[in-house]
Amino acid sequence: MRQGVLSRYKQFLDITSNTPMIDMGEGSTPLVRSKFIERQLGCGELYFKLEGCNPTGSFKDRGMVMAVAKAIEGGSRAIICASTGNTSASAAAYGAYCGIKTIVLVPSGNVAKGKMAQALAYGAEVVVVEGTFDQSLEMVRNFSERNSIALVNSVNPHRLEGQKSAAFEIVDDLGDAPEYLFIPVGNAGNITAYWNGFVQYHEVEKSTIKPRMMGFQAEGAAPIVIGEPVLEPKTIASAIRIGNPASWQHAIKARDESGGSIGSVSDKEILEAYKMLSRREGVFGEPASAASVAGLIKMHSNGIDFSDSRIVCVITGSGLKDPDLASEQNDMPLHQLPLDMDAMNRALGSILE
Ligand code: AN7
Repeated sequence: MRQGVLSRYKQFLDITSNTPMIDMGEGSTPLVRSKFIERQLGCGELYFKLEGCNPTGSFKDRGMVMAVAKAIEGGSRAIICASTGNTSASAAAYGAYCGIKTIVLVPSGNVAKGKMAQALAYGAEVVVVEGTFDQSLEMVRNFSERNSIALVNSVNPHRLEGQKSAAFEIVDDLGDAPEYLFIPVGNAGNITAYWNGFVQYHEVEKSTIKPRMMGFQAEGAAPIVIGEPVLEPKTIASAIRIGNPASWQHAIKARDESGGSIGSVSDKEILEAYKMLSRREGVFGEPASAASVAGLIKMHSNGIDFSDSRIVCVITGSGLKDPDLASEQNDMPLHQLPLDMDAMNRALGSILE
């Protein structure tokens, strides 16, 4: 049986004899070699870390399993979060698995359909707030302090603890750290967690190098790039529509200590990468996830030479999360046919020539 994050990386996590070893099979996600973009850009080696293969379809499960275990260890009987969608789906799943009450706040109109469906399916209390993600996070921080209910957003340090396991897996799979890690940045928890993981593994000599951390925000939601909060963040990549990241300073530290950078990519660049990933690589990530690949393509066109480098792009969530956008962006023809072999031959015979 596949070991979940808590048992696989027990020795590197803050696990005590009282920590419940919750396990929904999270982590141990595939690291897949690129078939197309690697050659196209002339990268040494390019890999995709497929975090959409986690139980709820995003990387959030790695942190959620740890945060919920710690919440239960500390006596909490309820958890709460604000979310652009994936955190709420994950919290709702682990809440259901552990039999604890789960409350999720999501900004109105801005959450992808698949994620809302998950929160509802797992039976969470779903609160739609007329405001942004940043404002919803402010509200749950306040509410959780007053009501001794565990806050499971990435401001909870246990979330980042769990999420660093993805960095461990990359090193375990490659035998060393890559030269570059490309990753989308929203609330900036994940880039922080990865950096913590790479540093920790380097300290215990599991790797000889540490990667440059290359974070990418969406252009209309790029507070770290412009150096000030964005009050009304806008991007098609709803997961990273965040204007005032909670882990802002940690992300800057990760960037600077690693010799990396945090930049932005336009929605157009995100969508191009999104389609290239699914059509040329067979990797269906969500739009926010494609920001990592869009960032790589942008750095390459800015003249950075990756020919001697090993690169990992983190594909943070599954493309199935946002079915509306997938259909909208799909410009392949749909063939409508009667139940008739001749019609089928006429319609499809020519595409095989
Ligand atoms: C697919 O679910 O913030 O920089 O509330 O869902 O650690 O925030 C999601 C973020 C990247 C950004 N890719 O990670 C939420 C939420 C996907 C995401 C990010 C998110 P962070």
